[in-house]
Amino acid sequence: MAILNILTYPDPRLHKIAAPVEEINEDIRQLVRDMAETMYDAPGIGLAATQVDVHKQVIVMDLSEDKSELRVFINPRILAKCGNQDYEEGCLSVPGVYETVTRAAEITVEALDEHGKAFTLEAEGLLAVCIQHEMDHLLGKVFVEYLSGLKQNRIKNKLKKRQRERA
Ligand code: GNR
Ligand code: NI
Repeated sequence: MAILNILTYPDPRLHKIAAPVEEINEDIRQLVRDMAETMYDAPGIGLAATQVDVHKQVIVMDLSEDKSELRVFINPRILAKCGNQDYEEGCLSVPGVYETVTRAAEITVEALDEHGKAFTLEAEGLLAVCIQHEMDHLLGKVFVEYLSGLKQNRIKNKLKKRQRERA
């Protein structure tokens, strides 16, 4: 297993669009294991392959307290959405920034697991937020893009400054 490097906003690679996984094989299962280890190490509740510079439609997620509920979504598609909810989001690619985003309250998502088995999941609350946040990453979208241009510029400058200080 390996801990992968997480890209930090405003890295242009976070805006790449992920391709569907054609074949779910041992390489994909290795990627899933490495992404899960990276997510737990961070720690975070979700991670999209885009964030580790792999532009394939793979997401891992675990909302449990004790790493006991790993969920894997390969080639996810939203079949239905309804309602709205506001949630204060964070992102491992935008460290230290927490802002409220409005998303669908309930979603139905269809995806494949790491064995290639299709499943459908109805989600609400934080699970629904997290799935939408991760699916945005696969489309090259970071949650700060829902904020005003002014806020986006402030966040960009803050993160660039921090990266300069660390270099
Ligand atoms: O760890 C994470 N927490 C979180 C909190 C509120 C809304 C979304 C998230 S996802 C985030 C991990 C991450 O950046 N996934 O892409
Ligand atoms: Ni994120």
